[in-house]
Amino acid sequence: MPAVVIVGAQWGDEGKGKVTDLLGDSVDYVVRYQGGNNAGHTIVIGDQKYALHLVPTGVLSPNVVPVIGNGVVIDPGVLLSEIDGLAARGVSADKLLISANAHLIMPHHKAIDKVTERYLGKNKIGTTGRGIGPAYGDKIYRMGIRVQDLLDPGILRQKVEVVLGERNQVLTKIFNRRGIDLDKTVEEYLGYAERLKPHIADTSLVLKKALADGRFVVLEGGQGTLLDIDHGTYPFVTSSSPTSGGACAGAGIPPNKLTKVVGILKAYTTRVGSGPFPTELTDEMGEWLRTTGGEYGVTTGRNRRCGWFDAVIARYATRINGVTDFFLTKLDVLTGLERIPVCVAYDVDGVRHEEIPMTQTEFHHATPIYEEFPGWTEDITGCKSFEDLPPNAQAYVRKLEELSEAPISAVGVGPGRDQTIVIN
Ligand code: 2SA
Ligand code: GDP
Ligand code: MG
Repeated sequence: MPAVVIVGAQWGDEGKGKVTDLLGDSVDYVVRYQGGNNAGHTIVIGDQKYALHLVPTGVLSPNVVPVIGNGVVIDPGVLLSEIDGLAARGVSADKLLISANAHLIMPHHKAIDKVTERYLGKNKIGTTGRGIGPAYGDKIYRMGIRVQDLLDPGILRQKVEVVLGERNQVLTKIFNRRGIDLDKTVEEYLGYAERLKPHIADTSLVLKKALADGRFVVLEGGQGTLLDIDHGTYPFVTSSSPTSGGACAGAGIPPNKLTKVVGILKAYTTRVGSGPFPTELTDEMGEWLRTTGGEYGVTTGRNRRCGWFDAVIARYATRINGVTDFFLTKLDVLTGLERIPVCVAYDVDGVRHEEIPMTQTEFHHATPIYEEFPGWTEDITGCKSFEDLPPNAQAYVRKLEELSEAPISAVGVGPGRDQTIVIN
């Protein structure tokens, strides 16, 4: 009964969606365990491109049951339009299961996300503005509205009234904005309830039975290790736990059921939003990586910040997640470079650091110590085996593997399902 976690090893957008999709027909359940519609996963199947935000990637494989776990925050309007958009393209989400314990993103979360960012000014996090942080805030504050509350109109109204009683004070008195209307909100969410009802389930129980029956479960992370609320570059993080530890809590599966942790690692590094990024390239090289790699936010369309591969981050991801295998994506993007720098350690105020420094201040002062490796010019997008890759590309992969301290067992050479090399 394999339960495999797919986790982003950097700052997100490593290509997790493609990897989960690749497992496709061998998988029975694909579970999202954290985040919400801040995530953007792009999957390319033939000439069709899909951008998924809330619906688990498994929806694109007809035999997979997609599951939204308890650790996710759901904007029901967005979820329904994503389901409708998929249906219009012939993809059915009829099998989708939604945890009754997942929390809902409410209108006040989106309003507070936006005004808080404006209030923070130059210190802003650079959120996606989807209400993610405030929704998790209400959850921790025990004022959240859950999916199951949609099943009881009386309770729903009571809970929304309580939370708006407080949060509207913040919006109106502190931020000088209009408050959120109780009646309109309850009416809107009861409308969503009608359509969502058939999907609501005790998903932890469903998954327990699935694992007992020997089914293959994939736990699909959003964002990445360095955006984790505990282990990321706090406060420039998302408000949930994308790391493998978060998978158990967010899906309701015990840790001893996990059989593999696959870290998804890009052959270079990107980040969206604010926060430290030691290997960032703000020159034309960074711009080249952005255009060649198509590094634009799937949810917001923002330019992604780009830089060289950072082995300190990769080692950290191995440590925090217990990575058993890495899937290295986007190797093809580096084709044509004469030499490829890789950050092997940091210099922090004259001291060499092999690991991420302990404090935020030190990390902000970290400058990369690079080693350079020879590049290749051959087109690798059609390579089918590791031996097909040019020797310098093979050596680059082997070097990253050594520095990252976990085996690289697959390499992506293009966005398509078939552009993957499995290393035996
Ligand atoms: P939030 O909205 O509260 O989760 O933002 C907090 C930080 O988390 C970052 N974040 C992301 N980083 C990379 N990719 C994400 N998904 C989209 C994509 C991003 C987009 O796939 O391209 O379209 O802009 C994602 N979601 C959240 C965010 O940038 C903040 O730094
Ligand atoms: P996710 O959030 O981790 O699922 O990643 P995103 O979908 O946000 O961004 C990854 C992007 O890289 C998508 O546009 C994918 O289609 C693309 N991609 C994934 N693997 C590869 C690869 O090996 N090569 C290339 N060129 N593109 C890839
Ligand atoms: Mg993404």
